[in-house]
Amino acid sequence: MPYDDKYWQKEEILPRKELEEIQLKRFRWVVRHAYDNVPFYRRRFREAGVHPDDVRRLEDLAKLPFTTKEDLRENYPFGLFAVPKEKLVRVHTSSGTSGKPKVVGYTARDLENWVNLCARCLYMVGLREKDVFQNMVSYTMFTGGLGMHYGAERIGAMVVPSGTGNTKRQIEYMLDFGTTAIHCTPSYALHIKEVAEGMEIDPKEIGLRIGCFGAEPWSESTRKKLEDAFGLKAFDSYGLSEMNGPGVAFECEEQNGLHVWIDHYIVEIVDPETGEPLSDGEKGELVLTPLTKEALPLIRYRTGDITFVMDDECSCGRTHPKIHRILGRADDMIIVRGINVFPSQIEHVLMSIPEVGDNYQVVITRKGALDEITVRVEVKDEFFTGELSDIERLRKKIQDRLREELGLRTNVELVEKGTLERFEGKARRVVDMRKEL
Ligand code: DLL
Repeated sequence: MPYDDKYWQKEEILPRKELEEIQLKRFRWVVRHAYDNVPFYRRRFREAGVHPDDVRRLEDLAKLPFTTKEDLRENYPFGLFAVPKEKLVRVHTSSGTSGKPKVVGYTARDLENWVNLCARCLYMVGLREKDVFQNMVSYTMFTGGLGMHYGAERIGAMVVPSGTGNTKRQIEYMLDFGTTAIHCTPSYALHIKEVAEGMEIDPKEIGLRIGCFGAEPWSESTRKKLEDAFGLKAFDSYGLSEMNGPGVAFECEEQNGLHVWIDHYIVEIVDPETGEPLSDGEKGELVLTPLTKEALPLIRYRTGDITFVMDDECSCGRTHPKIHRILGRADDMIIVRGINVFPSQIEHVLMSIPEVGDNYQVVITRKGALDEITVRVEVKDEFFTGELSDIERLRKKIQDRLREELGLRTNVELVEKGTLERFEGKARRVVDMRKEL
């Protein structure tokens, strides 16, 4: 049952002071829980010279050691779990780029918390009982499928668990079932738009109101593109398997920053190089400490995601702080000739140029000692005249805009629509040939 017609749970609007009291109580619990039940944490705490009794205030967080993705991988599969296996009711995984996946687990109470966090997010963007929610992400080990599925069901919406793939059928379902809200990666949403257009269906005719897009970085110009094409409101959804999955942070009606649910997660931003805590407004790596997870309590978990904490007050009335949309992952940042570039910056430029289609690829190579960055861009059919001078003019325009934004010369290669790979889940748009040398 919702708290009222605007908020799913009353915790969303508690005064900050009360939220901090809840945080402190839960923080002390989780530190003790990790220490008592996970030998890894006992060892780590001893090495750092700290003990759960030293944790009295929220500021004491900074005394505690970080947990990293490598720690999870090294303890594959269940080495960091704090409950016996029989208490687990589900596992999911998150596959990184290489090596063993990270395994995450849930007790029944963990699932209950997670369902409510997902419901909070969906309710916040206006999902209600009357809606039809088409969930177009993978339902297997990926947390996006089941996570949002149960959140939407809890609200009472009708869920269409269509998963990924078979895009034409997805569009038919939308039309036949009267889908009003969709959930998928932003890159898949762009693909759906393209397929609908190919079927001579104007995406606006589908009648979508709400788009929840996440699981990968995207940009303001992609938001605009999706909103204009589908006639919906597009919201950014952030989460990671290690923190349950989706439902960690989500945009509200303001569409300006994502509220992080601080009664369940403590937020820190640190310098990715030194690990030193940074202040609000300073860009750095997001570090999260889940406060209610029984199965897998992770202390000061380094997400690898780059963002910053935004201004406090929000017109939606929620008292939870906001983070800026994720700028990129620390390990996705491309360093070319000493300049740092996030793929989402490139996307932002490309998606704001009307002649550019929905797909692009960034290829990085090394010639001698010099890095080269080549951006391959699909051009919309109507602009692909075949006239060499037109093509050259457009190529130059894209190159100039990229140079303005990135401060870097790039090679721009224009290709016909349909040339580049499409993605149903997370897109892989950067090909770094330097790593393959
Ligand atoms: O991607 C959980 C999720 C599912 C989030 C559905 C949103 C929607 P993982 O597979 O573990 O979990 O990947 C987590 O994806 O650390 C970020 O690098 C990236 N990521 C997730 N959401 C966003 C977003 C799910 N909104 C990793 N913007 C995270 C940018 C995102 N990056």
